[in-house]
Amino acid sequence: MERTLILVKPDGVKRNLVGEVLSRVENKGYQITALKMLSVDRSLLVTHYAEHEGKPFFEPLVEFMMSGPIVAIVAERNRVIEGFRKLAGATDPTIAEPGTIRGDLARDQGTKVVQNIVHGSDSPESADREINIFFPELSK
Ligand code: IDP
Ligand code: MG
Repeated sequence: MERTLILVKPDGVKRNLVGEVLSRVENKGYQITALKMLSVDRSLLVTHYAEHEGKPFFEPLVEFMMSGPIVAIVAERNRVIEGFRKLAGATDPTIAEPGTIRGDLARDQGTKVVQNIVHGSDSPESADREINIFFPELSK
């Protein structure tokens, strides 16, 4: 059974889009197997976003992700990693296709970091790593 980590980022929580994201995931047929709302600190984010350290949007990304609570979700089913990335749409919400979460619900506001509602793991290795960061209790 494949698993992915989904985050509803602070913009999504502030805009009351948690239910909308969960609906899209569930309506697609993926199974939500863990879910929590939490506030994250810098060290967790540096670990989670390690691949982006040093990029121009890294510090704004960390600040943005600490700007309010987020919702962390584990979803499961065959090919859920690829499938949720398709549901989320392109990173840049201006480019993201209508019909996707980012294409329908987000826009480029001209900020240093693009606020695009959701995160989704991009590979099985990332998913395992990220689920361990957000749900350490699941690996006990
Ligand atoms: P992803 O979330 O679609 O996987 P990543 O490249 O992993 O995109 O980037 C992580 C997050 O950093 C993005 O979701 C977005 O919030 C932000 N980001 C990525 N690239 C840029 C950029 O070029 N400008 C501003 N923000 C960016
Ligand atoms: Mg990514």
